[in-house]
Amino acid sequence: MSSDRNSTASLPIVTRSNSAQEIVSLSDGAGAVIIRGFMTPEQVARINHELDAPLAALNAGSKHELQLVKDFHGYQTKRLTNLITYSKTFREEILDDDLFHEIGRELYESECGDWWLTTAQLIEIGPGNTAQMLHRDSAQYYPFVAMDKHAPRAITNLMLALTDFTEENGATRVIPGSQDWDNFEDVGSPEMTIPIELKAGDAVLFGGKVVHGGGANVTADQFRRGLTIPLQASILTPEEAYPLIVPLEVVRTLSPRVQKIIGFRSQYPLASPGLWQHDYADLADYLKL
Ligand SMILES: O=C(O)CCC(=O)C(=O)O
Ligand SMILES: [Fe+2]
Repeated sequence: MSSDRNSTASLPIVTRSNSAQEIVSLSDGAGAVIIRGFMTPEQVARINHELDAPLAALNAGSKHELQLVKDFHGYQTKRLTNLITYSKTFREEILDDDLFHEIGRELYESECGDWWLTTAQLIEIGPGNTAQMLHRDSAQYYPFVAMDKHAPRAITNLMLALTDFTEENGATRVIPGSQDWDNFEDVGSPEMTIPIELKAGDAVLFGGKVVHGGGANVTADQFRRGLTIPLQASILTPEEAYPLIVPLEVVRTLSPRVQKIIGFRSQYPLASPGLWQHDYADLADYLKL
């Protein structure tokens, strides 16, 4: 269905053997970069297995009161949050992955210092779901949209495919180059998008300035399952309030760097003596981590 011009073929593709620096620079230049085989087939199988039951218990559609957000979330789409609590493989392997942390450092260290997780959620687009409205992820931090392409980095999405992503089953669509447009009130139109087709286990990294949206699922019976784990600058408030959600006994089993990106340790944005603290000391001391 997808022609060459209108397909993933125009996006750069790397593997885990590329450096974080190359990966980030390709993503910045093209708008998105595909990382083949980010997860092993075995990790994909384990994560799917760990998330099957909580996903089955969830209804499709959004619980949000705002119509705009209901439309954004999708009516035949399930969004399962709090993956850290639900999936041991996710919290111990994906969130503690060296390449993931190197990408985080490359994106944020020199420009803003620390980064943390926005959310970690599974997005399963079901048959019949229409295309998600086009948007930039930085739009939830409005001043960054108002600064257009000149804004510092706010948020960068890493999406991981838990099933194959095809144009027909709702692969994420992007407008390459939209990260460099002059006016960020402009989110383009569907004809300008290309689908990001992935194999299960692949990932795509795209910045918060790039226009994108989940694709329409026009299949009769395929469920497109992906994980979204955006990384954001620590000066910005994440979507999920992990310290109020993830049990402390689970957190104690995690590595210090994972504890930090989910807010159980203090954050040190560039030039700051520390944020998210207790009595001017690191939260880890208070929590005895
Ligand atoms: O599900 C997708 O492919 C994209 C979702 C997305 O862009 C979002 O929720 O911000
Ligand atoms: Fe998005």
